[in-house]
Amino acid sequence: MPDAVHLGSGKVRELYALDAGRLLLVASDRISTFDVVLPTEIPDKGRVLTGLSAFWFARTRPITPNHLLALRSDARSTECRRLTMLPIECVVRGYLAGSGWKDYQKTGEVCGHRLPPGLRESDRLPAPIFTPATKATSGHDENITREHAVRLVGAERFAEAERLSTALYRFAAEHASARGILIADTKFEFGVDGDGRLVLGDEALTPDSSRFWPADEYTPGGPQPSFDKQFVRDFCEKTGWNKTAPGPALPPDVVAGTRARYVEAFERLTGVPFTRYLADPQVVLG
Ligand code: Q0N
Repeated sequence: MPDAVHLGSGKVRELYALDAGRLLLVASDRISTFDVVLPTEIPDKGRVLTGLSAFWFARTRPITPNHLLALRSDARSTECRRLTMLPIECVVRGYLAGSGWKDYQKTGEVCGHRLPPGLRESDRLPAPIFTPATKATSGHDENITREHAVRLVGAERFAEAERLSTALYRFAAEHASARGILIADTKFEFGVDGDGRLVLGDEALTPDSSRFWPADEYTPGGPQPSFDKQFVRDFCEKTGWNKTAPGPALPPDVVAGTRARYVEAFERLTGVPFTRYLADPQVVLG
């Protein structure tokens, strides 16, 4: 790719500039758990995430414009519009998990949303809530108050980001639950285009940007198994790893089981056989 300038690396993705207005997002097969990238890759994971994200971008255009310009034939690279990204992560929660559950236990609130008393871990919320976060310098996301988010992006952008994020979440959560997957929460990133319009960027509604739970095992009152990463987490717990880098290498059965879960999520949500996507990535845009 002589014409692409490498701009940066995420934990599992690479970002290149194609020209002044276009970026190339490349999803690798790297996997992270407990915030550490493991030394073993999951074959096709990047293709699953790219295809899923493109599927959602195509189907949510009536809700919001997005940065997707083209899906490349390698099935893991997307050409995107270059935006000026908002300095907040737009998190929507439909269920009480992770930092949302922690904050609720301490204060009865999550990011200024007062919730009913007596909720248990993983309970479904009465309605989805918008709980913005910032990328802290540590690399960890940090929940922020609505007031803090308004200071960062302005009241008008905040209101628009909240409205679009919750509409996207509602659309996707309903689609997914009908196909046996609960989207407990998800993170969106928005940017502003040259005309000042808010545009959905990054990846969207993938297992890396969301908590996917198998609906048939949903049992509130404790933590839920991850749809995609549970084999990896179980293996990592079993090794006694202290959750600091470097992580353990994964054995072949854990790799195969995890790959199968990613492919299963893709096929359930898109209705497209994964082999068909590999042969012609454009099928998810239909
Ligand atoms: C951008 N990030 C954070 C790739 C993703 N459309 C865009 N325009 C301008 N900037 C960005 C996008 C997008 N998407 C988003 N950084 C730049 C997420 N990165 C992390 C590294 O991998």
